[in-house]
Parts: sequence; structure tokens; C-alpha cells
Amino acid sequence: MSERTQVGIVGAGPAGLLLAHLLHRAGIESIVIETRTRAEVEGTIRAGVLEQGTVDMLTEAGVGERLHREAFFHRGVYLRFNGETHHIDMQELTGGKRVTVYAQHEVIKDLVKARLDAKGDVRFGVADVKLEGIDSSRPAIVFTQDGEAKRIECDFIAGCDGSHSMSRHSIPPGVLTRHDRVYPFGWFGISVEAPPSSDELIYASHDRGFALVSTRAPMLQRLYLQCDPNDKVGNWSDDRIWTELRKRLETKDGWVLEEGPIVQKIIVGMRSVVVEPMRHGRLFLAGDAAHVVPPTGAKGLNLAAADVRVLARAFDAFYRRGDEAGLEGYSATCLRRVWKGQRFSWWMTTMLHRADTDTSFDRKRQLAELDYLTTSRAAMTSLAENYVGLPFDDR
Ligand code: RFL
Ligand code: PHB
Repeated sequence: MSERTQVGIVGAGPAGLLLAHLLHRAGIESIVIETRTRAEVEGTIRAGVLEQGTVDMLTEAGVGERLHREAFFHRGVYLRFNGETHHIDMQELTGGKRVTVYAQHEVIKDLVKARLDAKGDVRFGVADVKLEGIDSSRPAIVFTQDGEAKRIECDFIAGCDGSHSMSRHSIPPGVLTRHDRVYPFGWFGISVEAPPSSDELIYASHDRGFALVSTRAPMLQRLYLQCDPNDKVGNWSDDRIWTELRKRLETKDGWVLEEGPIVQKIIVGMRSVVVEPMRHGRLFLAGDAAHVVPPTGAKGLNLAAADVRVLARAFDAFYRRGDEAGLEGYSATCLRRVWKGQRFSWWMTTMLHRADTDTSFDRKRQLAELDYLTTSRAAMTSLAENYVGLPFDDR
């Protein structure tokens, strides 16, 4: 027996959950299908930085209460190179926009709670998810839940199922154009039980490679260092990690890195991907399913949120007035922002990391760029307005 809903949503990451929430507020029904368990979804450590527009969106949607109590609000970030630290005061440079540090899994917990409080339909731990009839007017999601075969007929399907996206793979060959760049480095990420070493994030460019100091909670810090993407976590003892971080973060003024027990280690590869268009028939792709950025610019979750903002508005116009213009324009509207996010993430990544093929010319050029960036107000403003988030172009 088939069930029915207006919008079937594949994936309970930030994109899928936020879309379900925005649709609910617009009086539109949805069902969210997720292969992982609720505990897995709420426990995966990923992004940390929210753009001002993402914070505003969560606040306006009524899911910003805990964020405003527990997040860290920073004026800007530090850039560190040549043993010196330079502050970029983004709040001043952008007329008041701040850097918000609030973990992705906390956003997820807030959204799951909001969905369940509103008796929203989120199915965790399902398997064998497939899409049918995305070219037809009656697309469906089929899957198994507790060993039982299920089918949900939908008006539309939103593919919010992350970078490996089954939804994207359901689109017939030849429809999508894929733009892709793989970087020759990855990030080694650690979570550390220690007090913060800095009042704001530090992006460090060193001859030995990139390092990043971020935070999660007063006694939980998040640090990253550039590594070989094919390296293994087991090759990095705690000692080796601390020695490398100390070297890359060392300053002339004797700044001290706070150390403590490492409670999590992870290696992530880095790539830039965009598929175009972000729609096929009645299937709309959103978030990492359509585009992936390297984490250096802190844009991934924010682009996912911006996509579903456009999509929720388009569905609202369709169901309220039969107006299809928003749905027709969905891909083009999102891609304008996506490509700017891609450009920024690529720029931050190539400015701050060292590639094996880099020559001394490349290093000198990077340092000149960082020097320019930290001394020219025009350059700093460009960094700041991209980092805190470009304005939505439909306000
Ligand atoms: P997600 O979060 O991957 O969620 C997709 C969900 O879909 C489920 N799924 C399926 N469900 C049903 N059927 C299937 N066949 C399915 N296949 C998959 C998955 O289980 C999952 O729950 O995608 P979404 O919603 O598009 O969100 C994207 C963000 O998660 C991602 O862009 C960010 O985490 C990227 N990112 C950062 N973004 C920021 O905006 N700021 C940051 O500071 C930031 N830092 C980061 C990051 C990503 C990182 N990693 C680990 C890649 C730091 C790191 C280290
Ligand atoms: C994080 O805290 O995980 C984080 C912060 C800034 C980034 C990427 C990740 O650019």
C-alpha cells in the first residue's frame, strides 16, 4: 500500500531537516527518509561555522533559541603567517554581521526536535531507498523499514542525501553536467578536551602546511591540520599531532596552544563539485547532493541552507498560487550563490594550503596575497563579506 505526501525528502541532514521544517511552517506536508539512525545523525561531527544569513533563517524559523544561548559569536577571524597574527574584524567590515560558531550536529538536534515536537514524519534507519518516476507527475520513494517494503507517492521529491546522493544517481545519464576539482591534500581533524587557545578562529598558513584552530564548547576544541588525503589516522600518534600543530601555529610573540586529551581523530579529503542543473523533472537536488566545497571557507552547510530557503519559497508559491516560476528558476537561482561559494572556498583553500607541486614562487605569491589581505581594507572587506555570507539576492 502506498502512502502519499506533498514533498518527499531524502536525507535528514541540515538540508533535508531544514526543508521539512520550512515546509511545515508554510503548511506543506512532507515525509523525511533517512538511512542512518537518529543517534548517528545527531552524533556526526562536521561543520562549525554559520553565516549570519543562516543564523537569521534559523531564528526566523523558530529554531534559533538554543543557538542564541549556546553559540559563540565572534567579531571575525585571525589569519596567521610568518609567525604573526592578523585580526580581520568582519563585524566592523560588514556593518554588523558576525561569525557564529555552533556545531552542525547541534543544528541537527534542534531541527529533529522541532520536527518531532510538531509531529513531523521523519523515518530514521530505513534501507534500500530508491526513486521511481521522477520524470512523471507522480514520483515515488520506495524503501524498506523494519524489513517491510514501503512506497511513498509524492508531488515532488527533494534529494537532500549528501555528496554520494542516490537521488542524483537516479537522474538519467547525460542530463547533468559535473564540474569537479580534487585537491592533493586533506584535513586531519581532532576534538580536544581543553580550554580555548584563542578567542576567535585562527587560519594559519605555514611552510609545513595549513592549520586551523576552532572551538565547540568551553572545554572542547576543534583543530585541523593539512595532511595527505590518503594518510591513515593510525599513522598519527597524539605526540606527532601536537608537535606538528605547535610548529604550524608558532608565533614570534610566544602564543601558547592549549593541549589536552584528544577524543576524536578524522581525515577528510577535499574537493570542489557542482552538478548542473539542480533539478530534473520532479526531483530537486539540494545541499551536498548538488555541490561540495572544501571546508576551508566554512560554506557547505550554509550553501545547503540557502538552497532549501529558495526551494521552500518556490514550493510555497506553487501550493499557494499555482505559481511555478520559483520551481522553474530554482536551479539557476541557487547556482549563482553556489558558484560564488565555490570560488570563495577554492580561493581560501589555495591561498592557505601547500601543494607538493608548489614552487618557491607559489609560496612567495601566497605570502604576498596574505600580506595584501591583511593590510588592504578593500581586500579584507572582500574576505569578510564572503565569509559572513553574501546577501540573499531575493530579499
Ligand atoms: P549531509 O549532511 O551529508 O546529509 C545527508 C543525509 O542524507 C542521508 N542519506 C540518505 N538518506 C536516505 N536515503 C539515502 N539513499 C541516503 N544517502 C544518504 C545521510 O545519512 C545524511 O544524513 O548533507 P546536507 O544536508 O546537504 O548538508 C551538507 C553539510 O553537511 C556539509 O556541507 C557541511 O558539513 C560541510 N562543512 C562545513 N560547512 C559549513 O557551512 N561550515 C563549516 O564550518 C563546515 N566545516 C564541513 C566542515 C564538512 C566537513 N567534513 C567532515 C566533510 C568541516 C568538515 C571537516
Ligand atoms: C570547524 O569548526 O569544524 C570549522 C571551522 C571553520 C572551517 C571549517 C571547519 O572553515
